[in-house]
Amino acid sequence: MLPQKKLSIAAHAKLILKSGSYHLMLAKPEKRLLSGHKIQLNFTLSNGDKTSLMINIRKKPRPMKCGAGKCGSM
Ligand SMILES: [Cu+2]
Repeated sequence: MLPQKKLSIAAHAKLILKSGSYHLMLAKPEKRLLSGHKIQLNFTLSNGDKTSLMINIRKKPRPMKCGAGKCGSM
């Protein structure tokens, strides 16, 4: 797993975040993440636009399949 400072997505293209590929990891969340709660993730695009995404917190994380199999789970 290699942390990325930014992700480039061509115009009209898609980048699917998923286990074993590019994905988001919340290493040090400000609040405890509890099952059933929703959190908002905020993104800033290279043109300065901002967008957000609501995420449902699930009870049990799925195992991660990152790199050489040494990706931690949340
Ligand atoms: Cu990861």
